[in-house]
Amino acid sequence: MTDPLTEKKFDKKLITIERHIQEQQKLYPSATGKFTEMLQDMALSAKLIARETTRAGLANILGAVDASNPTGDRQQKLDVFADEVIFRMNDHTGRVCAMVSEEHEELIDIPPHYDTGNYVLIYDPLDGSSNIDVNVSIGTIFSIHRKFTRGERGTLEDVLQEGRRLLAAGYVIYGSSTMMVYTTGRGVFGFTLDPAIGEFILSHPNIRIPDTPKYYSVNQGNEKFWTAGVRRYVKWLQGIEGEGHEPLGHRYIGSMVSDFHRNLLKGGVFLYPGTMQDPKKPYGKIRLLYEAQALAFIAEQAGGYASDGIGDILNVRPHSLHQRTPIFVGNRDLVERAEKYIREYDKDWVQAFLPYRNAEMQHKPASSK
Ligand code: AHM
Ligand code: MG
Repeated sequence: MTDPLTEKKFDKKLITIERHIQEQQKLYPSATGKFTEMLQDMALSAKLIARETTRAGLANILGAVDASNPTGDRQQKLDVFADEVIFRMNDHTGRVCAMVSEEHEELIDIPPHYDTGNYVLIYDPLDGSSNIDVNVSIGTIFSIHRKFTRGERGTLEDVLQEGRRLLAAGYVIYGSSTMMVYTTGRGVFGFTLDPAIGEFILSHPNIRIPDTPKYYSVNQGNEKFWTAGVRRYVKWLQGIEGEGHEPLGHRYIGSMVSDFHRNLLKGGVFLYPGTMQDPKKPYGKIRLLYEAQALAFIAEQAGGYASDGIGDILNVRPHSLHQRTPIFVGNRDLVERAEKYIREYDKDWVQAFLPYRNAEMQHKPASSK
């Protein structure tokens, strides 16, 4: 007879992220293992970045990029450090044909003396970095496309693909603990870093956004600039406009990864809408490639939905590396409700935004700042 105590103790499997990624690879019989290695290296990058973020104050690492610290070491801003870690983890492996980072204006070529591979890596090394100085959680966002052009090196076309074609996406959250969440299109899985052993352990298998939402997240300080539809929509989320539903709680950290992560686990919607404050810039703040596509892919895999207010973000064909997009992401019914309000009340905004949304690919990437 089995001892119920022992049975209980061992009924939860202990699975590291490396093993989980390997197991996922078995679902794709033709896989070569290179993609698997890339994901495993993202986990390793995350550990290196977490090591620095968790001791940022102590290490006096927040100085200017070129300044020196008292011991003579070159100080580095954390976002520059994170960017370099991810680049150096991938440049020499022969798996990647090109990389793009929110920190770089242009496509990052693989150095000519290294081999290239079939994958494109897109990343925001440290999102929400204005929160570093005040000890509030920040994150890394990444996504992976397959190269489809013929040449040896990756091109802008390989990067500017619809989110719908992503092979994988994930994020790392450096918070009260460090977590990595990823999907390869077969569900969403979350791993928590055990700092004592340096391993990410599966803590959130098959994440699904709860049916009953709890929170809405938006920078309410921008209300003055919102369009009529967005204003009404937020009133609806607050239970003021429309009838028969309880108000959602308001939570806003100002780190998209953290706001998204909380709403993914608790249910809700995150929005950073476009505005008509400057009708020539109706697109909001969030980057389509580095932030929106990855989180939209993860949301969909968890049963949620992401829209730019007009339609599915995953179907938007990017035209430039630092393209921005409005975003509404979370529970599908909440996001569809935003689309409805915008259709009804924001026709001017839609007219202003559509030419930007549907522009042809630009061979010279637009300036990011
Ligand atoms: P960043 O890429 O410069 O860090 O900006 C992106 C961040 C998001 O993480 C966050 O949702 C948003 O900016 C917050 O912006 P705001 O301060 O305007 O509310
Ligand atoms: Mg960012």
